[in-house]
Amino acid sequence: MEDPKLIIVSNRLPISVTKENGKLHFSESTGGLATAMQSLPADTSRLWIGWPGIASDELTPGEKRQVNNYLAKRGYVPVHLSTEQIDLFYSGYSNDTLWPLFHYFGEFTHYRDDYWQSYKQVNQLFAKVIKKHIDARDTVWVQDYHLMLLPSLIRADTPEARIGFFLHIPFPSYEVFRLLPERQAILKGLLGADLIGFHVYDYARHFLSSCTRLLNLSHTHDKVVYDDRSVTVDSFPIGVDYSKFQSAALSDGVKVEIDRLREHYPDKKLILSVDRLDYTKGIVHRLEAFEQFLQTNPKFHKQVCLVMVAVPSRIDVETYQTLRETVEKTVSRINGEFGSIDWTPISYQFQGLPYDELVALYAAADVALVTPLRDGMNLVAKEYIASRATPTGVLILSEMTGAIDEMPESIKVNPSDRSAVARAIKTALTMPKAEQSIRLASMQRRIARYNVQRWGNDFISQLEDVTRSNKPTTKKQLTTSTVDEIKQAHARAKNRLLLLDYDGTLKEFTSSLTPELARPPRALLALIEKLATAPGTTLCIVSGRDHQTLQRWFGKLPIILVAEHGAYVKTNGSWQKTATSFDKKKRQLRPILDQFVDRTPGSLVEEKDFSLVWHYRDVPTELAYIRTLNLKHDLRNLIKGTTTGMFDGNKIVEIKPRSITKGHAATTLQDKYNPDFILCIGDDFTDEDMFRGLPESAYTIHVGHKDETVARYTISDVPSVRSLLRKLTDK
Ligand code: ADQ
Repeated sequence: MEDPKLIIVSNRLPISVTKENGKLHFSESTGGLATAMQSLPADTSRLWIGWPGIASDELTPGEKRQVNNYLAKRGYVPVHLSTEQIDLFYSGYSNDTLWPLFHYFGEFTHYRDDYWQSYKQVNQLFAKVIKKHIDARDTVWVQDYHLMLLPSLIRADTPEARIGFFLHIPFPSYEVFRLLPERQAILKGLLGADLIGFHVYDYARHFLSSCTRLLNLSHTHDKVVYDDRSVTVDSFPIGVDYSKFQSAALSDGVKVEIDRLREHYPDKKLILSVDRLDYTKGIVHRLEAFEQFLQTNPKFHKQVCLVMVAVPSRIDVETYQTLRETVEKTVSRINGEFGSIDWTPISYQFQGLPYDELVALYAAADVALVTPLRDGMNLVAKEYIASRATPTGVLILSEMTGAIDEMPESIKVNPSDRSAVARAIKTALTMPKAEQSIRLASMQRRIARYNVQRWGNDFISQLEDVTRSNKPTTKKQLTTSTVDEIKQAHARAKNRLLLLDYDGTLKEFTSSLTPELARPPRALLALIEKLATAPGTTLCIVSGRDHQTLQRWFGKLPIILVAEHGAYVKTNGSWQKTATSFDKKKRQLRPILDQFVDRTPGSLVEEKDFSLVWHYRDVPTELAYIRTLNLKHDLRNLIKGTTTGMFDGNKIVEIKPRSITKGHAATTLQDKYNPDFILCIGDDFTDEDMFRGLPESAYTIHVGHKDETVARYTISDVPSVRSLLRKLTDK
């Protein structure tokens, strides 16, 4: 058997194939991701899967083979994309839909079905290539917004694989994300992963909130359960190769470049602006802020120069062509307005720079002006800090970047506030050297520690941890052999007791506003009847619902009904009340609950003879959280020291006499029937009371995957419960 390997999947391979005059050229890039990968422990073999940067229809079959061979020797596997796919999947859905929307640029977001179809198709194509290379014990790390459907596609092919996903751009708030027509498919695609990483926790929070609002999944601060699996969500702020930038800044080649720059801009303070030419980077806003700085600070004229370098990017997308024109017009306007024969305020280049030249600019610039309107992280800010070989240099940083969390010593600005950015430029240019040095040193310490190598290692080791700690959730999961054991024990028994919860166990939860939708379907009633009429069987539905409802739904069946957690019991055809009146307490508490309902759309109060229930299944999670806290606070004083208790359930708060529990009901039935086989299934905290009260030999089963259940076994969901019960009726 092969050793487990690590498979990296990204839209682009860290290698570019081009064709000039009919000849193929290969150039490797050492971007952040490639550096991070090189620094991972060398004990696992690697494979990198992605697009090699050239359209497959531009290659002859012979050239394709040549590309494949060249890549294979270096551990790369190509996913070949056609010109049409590059157009619709890459320039289209990825960069004309997801990119603008996730950066809050609704006006640039285009929704087109052909984009989406191509995105699905290309994600499937990636999955197909991965399937050829993956082994069940491998770890797969999928990168970025181009491949958000991939985690689930890989999971479907290889359920045991360890799958991580990292998003390099922001995950927008629910209010924005929900505009995407394919929002649910995208979430479900991502949820195939075991670990989903974002740059900062805010993006993780937005993702979790979308899972709740759009898929109705509940979550803790870092976990969401989907399809029976626990998916961990966390933040991993990507870093830079700190020591590479530091040593480059001190190298001879870069020193020569720095001298050249100093000669070119003698006695000038240099303000540096470096980005891909992208509307998210706020380049026009930045230019206008610089203009305002020049207007309000004439004494700095001829003293400063803004060196602006913009790397060409996505030149096939129209919005980018328009942006280039706007930037160039704005630069000319400002230079025309303020410049003179001996001074050009803005030096502008539309090109990518070789590494040494870029580092020289970082090292020579007195100020870095990094003001994106929105940026997942922003590496330029970190690279500037990493390239400072002298203890000076000031960073002005937009608060809309992920990087701001790690760089609080920068001058923080709102990039849309031109006056504030103009003021920040002045503050930066006049900052005393001692203060510059303190701020810089502090940022350098942080950026040096959490570098890109740490980022990669951290993600992979956390992926290992979560997949390891995920296992216990399935420790109690019913296996085929346990199901067989239950079936045999059931068949052998002479006197069986079946205790079954209803909502969330025999029937899925439905909207709390229409409880009648939870009515049992005919097939379920038939199944219950078949089980109950097997000789030597006592079947009991133990529910929190009121007795009238249970009577309406199950009244005709030859079974025992326990309503309101045991306040009512129906045996031998007649209902009995087991508790004393709760009316007085209800009269006192009901108005409080009603007030909460008035202020909390989507919630409702259910009144039963022996309890009041506040349901909040349809209330947005954050609001539900606040209201539940407040409600419990208001009620606590009124029930303190009384026999009334308050209990948290599945999206409910229930107030009822403490003495009435399903556990009490279950033990009473057990004493009465003295069975030789007990099967008890439930999903809720109230069912834990039953599990606790039953003997060890009972088959207690919790529905869902809760680590802390006292039940002996867990089962995934309602359909699985029904399938188990059906098996018991098989001969
Ligand atoms: P980008 O949007 O590309 O990355 P950024 O993080 O700033 O943004 O990275 C740009 C990279 O390009 C830097 O490494 C920089 O050195 C390089 N670069 C910029 N201008 C250059 C020039 N003129 N010449 C040469 N190189 C130049 C996306 C997300 C970011 C996230 C990164 C990494 O949009 O938010 O930080 O991925 O996750």
